[in-house]
Amino acid sequence: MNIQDLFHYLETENRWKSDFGMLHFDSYEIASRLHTSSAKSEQNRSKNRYVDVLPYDETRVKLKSANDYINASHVKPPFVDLHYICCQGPMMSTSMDFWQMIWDENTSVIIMLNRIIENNRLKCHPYWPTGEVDEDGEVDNIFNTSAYSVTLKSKDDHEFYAISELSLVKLATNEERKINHLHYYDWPDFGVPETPKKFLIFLNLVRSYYKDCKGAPVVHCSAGIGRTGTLVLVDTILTIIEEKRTQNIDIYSILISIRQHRLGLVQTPDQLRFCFLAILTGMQNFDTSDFTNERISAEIDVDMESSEGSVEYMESDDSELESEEE
Ligand code: PTR
Ligand code: PTR
Repeated sequence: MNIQDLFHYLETENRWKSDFGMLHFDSYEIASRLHTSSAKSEQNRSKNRYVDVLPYDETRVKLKSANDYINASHVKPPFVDLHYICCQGPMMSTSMDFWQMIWDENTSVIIMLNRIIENNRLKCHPYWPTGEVDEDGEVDNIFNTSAYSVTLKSKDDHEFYAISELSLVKLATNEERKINHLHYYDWPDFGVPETPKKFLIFLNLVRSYYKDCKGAPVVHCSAGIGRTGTLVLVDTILTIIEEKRTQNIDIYSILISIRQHRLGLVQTPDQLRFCFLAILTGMQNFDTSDFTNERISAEIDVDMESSEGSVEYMESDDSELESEEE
């Protein structure tokens, strides 16, 4: 079934909730064979914003420091040459680790999908110079940690997102790097963006920024799974469609496969539905005349023999492969 037909089927049969539940079950079963011992260790426990959102040992980002832990995961979708670092919104106590990760990983684009305060609760530490004016009339244009200094160079405010150019200086060596901070601030947690169009405007912007970068873009929201997973899934599927010239794609298998890199990517049935809407809207710009009917579906094989418990992907184009559930 192509994406359009599947969307139509899910919509008319009202299957979003049940399919989402099935996906959760399937991902959970495979993920239960992965490990989170570093995230749960005595010294690292307090570095997690949410006790139930922990990076797997197998895919976690390791800092180049004595304690290498940060709540961040390498997410590398199958079939395409994409690599994201997905992480929780930095906490006050982990902001320096965050900037160290940006440095270590040679990241030059940060994609932020949450607001600092949501529902009157702090969802992320203001870990970068926001350019906001405080009660004393001072502009927040510098953020310092003991190892890095971050300065706001410019900020462009748009209707639902802002782009800030930051200068990141490593104090030990005085080396400087340019970082672009792309902030989508109109997306409530556990919710969806107002329209697929708005989201795609932002996604295209994100792509234009990360396409020539050496380091992986860092994507975060508050927990780094719901909104982050939605952006990663839509970007991945649109890239697969574009490169493989087919829309016969098993989206669920791709989602399950990236959930082995970071748990819980895409958090609600409505976010899953929004992924389909955004993918279908994004596809309207493609010339489909040379599309084939090749089936793209990921099979997951968790290699339990290796001590690292690494996760391997087998790329399959089995045209018969369809979820057998119900
Ligand atoms: N324990 C939290 C909860 O379920 O509320 C974890 C959590 C928080 C999960 C926010 C997802 C969240 O959304 P996002 O990943 O989009 O910030
Ligand atoms: N608060 C989240 C929830 O319960 O949905 C945390 C969580 C998310 C826990 C996902 C487990 C998850 O597993 P999966 O990757 O299978 O969705």
